[in-house]
Amino acid sequence: MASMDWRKSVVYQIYPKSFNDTTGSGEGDIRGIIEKLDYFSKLGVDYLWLTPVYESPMNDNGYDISDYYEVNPQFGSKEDLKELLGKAHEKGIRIMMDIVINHTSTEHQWFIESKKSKDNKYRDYYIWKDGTYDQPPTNWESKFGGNAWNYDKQTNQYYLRLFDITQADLNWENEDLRRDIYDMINYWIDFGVDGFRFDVVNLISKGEFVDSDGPGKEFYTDGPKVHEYLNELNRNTFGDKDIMTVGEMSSTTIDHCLKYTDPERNELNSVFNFHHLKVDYPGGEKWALANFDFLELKRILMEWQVAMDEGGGWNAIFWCNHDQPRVVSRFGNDETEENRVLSGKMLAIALHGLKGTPYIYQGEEIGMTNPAFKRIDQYRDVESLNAYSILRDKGMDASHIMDILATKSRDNSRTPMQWDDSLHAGFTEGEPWIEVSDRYQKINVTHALEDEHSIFYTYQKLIRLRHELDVLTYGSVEPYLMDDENLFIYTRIHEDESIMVIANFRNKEVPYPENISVEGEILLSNYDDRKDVLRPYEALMVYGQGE
Ligand code: TEU
Repeated sequence: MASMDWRKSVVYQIYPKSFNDTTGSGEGDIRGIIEKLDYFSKLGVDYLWLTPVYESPMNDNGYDISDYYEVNPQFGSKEDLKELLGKAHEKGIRIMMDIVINHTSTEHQWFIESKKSKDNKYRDYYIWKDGTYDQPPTNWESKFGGNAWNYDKQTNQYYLRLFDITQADLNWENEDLRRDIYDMINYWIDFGVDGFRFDVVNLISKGEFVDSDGPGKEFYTDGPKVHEYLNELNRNTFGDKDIMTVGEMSSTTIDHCLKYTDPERNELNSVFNFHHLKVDYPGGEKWALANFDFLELKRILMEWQVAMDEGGGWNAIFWCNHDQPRVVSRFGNDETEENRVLSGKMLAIALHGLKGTPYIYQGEEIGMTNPAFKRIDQYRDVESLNAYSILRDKGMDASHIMDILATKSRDNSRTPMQWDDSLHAGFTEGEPWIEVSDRYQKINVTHALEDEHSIFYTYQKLIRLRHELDVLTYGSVEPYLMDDENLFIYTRIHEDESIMVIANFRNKEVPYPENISVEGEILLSNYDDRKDVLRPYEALMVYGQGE
């Protein structure tokens, strides 16, 4: 495939289990992705990122890998994956795999061995510590609730698991483990993949194992040897190859992200951070309800934009993924069709003018909404189910918990992709593993493609603009009116080109700010004409050339 500057690319994230089922199993598969390749060509994306499709007991939908070298039969076979690579490449689309190297499933052969005895060859592939029966080694908390250590009676020790009980953290101190990881990554490079998304990769280096005043994050987030390990990973695997990499960085800092993505340091190309997606966590608490803090959203986004731009780092830019609620329900307005479409386009324009690699999560491009589940048996996600029982144990009212889940659960983004208005939205001919949103008859790909004013075509245009205009890729970033309660405004400047983005985040008319002049060619907007005020959710991308 012709090479291009990876910085100009746009990535589409696929959650295979919910994308397209070709077998009637009720779960999506790789052939279902192959079937939709023309759809991606039409949208214009450069890379497809597949969340994990390896062998896994699927307690965390594939983020619990039991064999890195095999494809989970539920998704198909390695031949299917080869075919996907071949056919995608013919269309100029590249494939990015998701690699989980902070932990494996406890069903992974390494863990099965490790658990057997203290002197097993694989013992040190994981993190085992002493404790007493009712006193774990430290008070750290799992991200999915409860203490982060699990007692194993066979050897009378605890293993660390920062996520589910069945996701044991790997011990990166161990050189043999690191070598095995690099071999595995090289296997997938030889297989022909074009990129990697590294799951929670800033957690791989653990520091001291002592009690914390909080959940323990400070002892393993951006830990002491993380840069050393990533540099070693880079040198031993993708460093000298045409492979795009992005690290998922949990609770990270700008300083670390500048290092992770500094081309001179040979670690990774780009990073995801999540600070801008915590602006509806009152007091930092995810499982609570609050309107999102718009000023804080702008402040965080722009702080990262400017610092990464000035420091030579590279952000992944995104509103949605498989762990986040749907953005149109979250920062937009999904109450009426009109507002859903207006705010869906506004959010797209506001994000895709920023500097970094834009990511689109399946269904975002047609404005899919949170499904508004009403009952706990509609949920599937381990984190959500754990949260439900923990909050119940704390005495919270069940109906209040259901309201929180309907806003915050990861399942909000995991409902099946809505292809058409037939039964189960055209996702499966069987029974879907998780219910389809009941708005699928209006919100689906077929309708979106038929309607030239749909959100889909705003995304298509934004992707085309990113390919065509260097200023969108390389331009510096300057924010405006950071204290304005309604508008999100910034410019991008590169050589003699400029872009200005103005987005009204509110469901009301807002005057144009006096000291900002909107001169130039309107590249894109979500209204057909201009008025002397910004209408509800109005957004514009304006292009200027020369002085
Ligand atoms: O997520 C890492 C992570 O910390 C989250 O986004 C997490 O889901 C959230 O904080 C919980 O509130 C990655 C994957 O994207 C996620 O799906 C996995 O469950 C997790 O790692 C473990 O592999």
